[in-house]
Amino acid sequence: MNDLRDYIEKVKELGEYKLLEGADWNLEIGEINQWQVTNPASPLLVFDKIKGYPPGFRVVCNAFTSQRREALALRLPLESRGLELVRAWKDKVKAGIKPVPPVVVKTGPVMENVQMGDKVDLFTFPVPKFREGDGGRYIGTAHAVIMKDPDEGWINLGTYRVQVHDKNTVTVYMSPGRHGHMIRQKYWAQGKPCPCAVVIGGDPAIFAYGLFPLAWKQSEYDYAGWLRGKPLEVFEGPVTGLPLPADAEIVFEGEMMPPDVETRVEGPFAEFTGYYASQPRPEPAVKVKSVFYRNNPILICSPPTMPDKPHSLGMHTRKSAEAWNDLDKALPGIKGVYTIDEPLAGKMIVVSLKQMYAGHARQAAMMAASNPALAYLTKWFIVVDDDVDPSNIREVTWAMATRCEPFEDIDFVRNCWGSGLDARLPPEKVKARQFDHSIALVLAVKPFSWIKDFPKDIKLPPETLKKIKDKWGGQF
Ligand SMILES: Cc1cc2nc3c(=O)[nH]c(=O)nc-3n(C[C@H](O)[C@H](O)[C@H](O)COP(=O)(O)O)c2cc1C
Ligand SMILES: [Mn+2]
Repeated sequence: MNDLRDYIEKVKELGEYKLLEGADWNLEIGEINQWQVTNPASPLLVFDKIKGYPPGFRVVCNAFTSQRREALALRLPLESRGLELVRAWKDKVKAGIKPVPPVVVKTGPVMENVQMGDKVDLFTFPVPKFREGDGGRYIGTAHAVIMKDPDEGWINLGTYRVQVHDKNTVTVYMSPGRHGHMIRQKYWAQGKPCPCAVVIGGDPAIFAYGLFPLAWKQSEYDYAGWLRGKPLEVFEGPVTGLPLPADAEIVFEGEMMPPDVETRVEGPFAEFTGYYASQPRPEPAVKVKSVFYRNNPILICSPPTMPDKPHSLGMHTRKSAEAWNDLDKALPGIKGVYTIDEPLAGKMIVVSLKQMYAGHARQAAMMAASNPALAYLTKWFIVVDDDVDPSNIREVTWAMATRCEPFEDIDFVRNCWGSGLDARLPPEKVKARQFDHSIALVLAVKPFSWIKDFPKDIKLPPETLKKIKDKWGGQF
């Protein structure tokens, strides 16, 4: 698999592909997507013959929403589900990541069409306005923003939403703490605009690492190269000198102005929390100077929805897996780490463990709560016993309802790492831009001091269940 087109071809072979013709970029694509997310078997959606656009100028949504498509993009066994999918990524990462840097090439398919200077027009593409309340059209929702650290020289890729304001002006929304947010300040401190580029399409590995938090100075390009098993091919952007993926669908580059030079009001935007929470505010304008795109370009999108399913490419599977590896290094008895995927993916974390000593469960809760992969805007950290499948929300809530004595078993920690997207952030914190919140550590485990006397549950042992199913299953 080299690029997005190969990926879509494979999805088609799996029978998880749907072509829809004649939709409107203005709301209809976004509304169809929101509706389809509530369908558990929702396929990858390809929109063609979009109103007002030439045939072939396509939009793709829902690209990675099924666990099978997620596994395909992440090069994991296609039949893994739930905690097994988490375990598959955990093992892959544990076996060792060897970063593979990109190689520079002279040309590639993305250079089939070029717009420079005055010719730049981002409305060449059927950029959707997804939802009624959105402040405009968003070209970047399943992409990566490419930047270079001016002092240290490494390349960062981050998925930060990109709104189009006019044919050659966009804004990029970055939360405080993001690498791009820190890199751009370095240019502005020297009184310079910040060079940046946006990549859409190419190998899904690019998006997979654009959205995944790595350590400072680690280039997402090199991790994407590891994931795909060969280096990405990049060419040097004529305007910025940044390395740009040669087999992307669309790439554009330009300069992000210092905020005292030029801004545009960004948002509102239907966000992954299920609300319009980040207030519209001025963001630095990016002046786009060059655009490259393939013939019949595919604008891949991943707008947030309710429930928050298609928003990412395996982000929660991978965060769970990597946090699980971290917990394993520190503590015995960890049986699984899972981020509840619906309705709000990644914001309720469950750790399953075999309790071995007094305090063990609380220790696991505290470690999960401070793990860098899990901490951002997460308010609930729940620990369950090893007989509870952390990827099964019914079993988790059963444990909360039956093993947790709230007054004794829930602790609170204040002022943890949050976000401007937090719907519950009180007005005074919004005003002060103090993006933090409290968290709850919930022990939904049998009390360790009398664990042996805890009432026995009535689940059927798996062997018994199998025996009964084998004998009687045909009757149903
Ligand atoms: C679809 C999608 C959209 C995202 N949009 C934003 C965004 O608009 N702003 C932001 O700060 N983070 C956003 N994120 C999260 C970042 O992509 C993520 O934290 C990433 O690790 C940032 O890269 P960095 O660590 O190099 O800064 C988004 C994630 C996904 C999956
Ligand atoms: Mn980074």
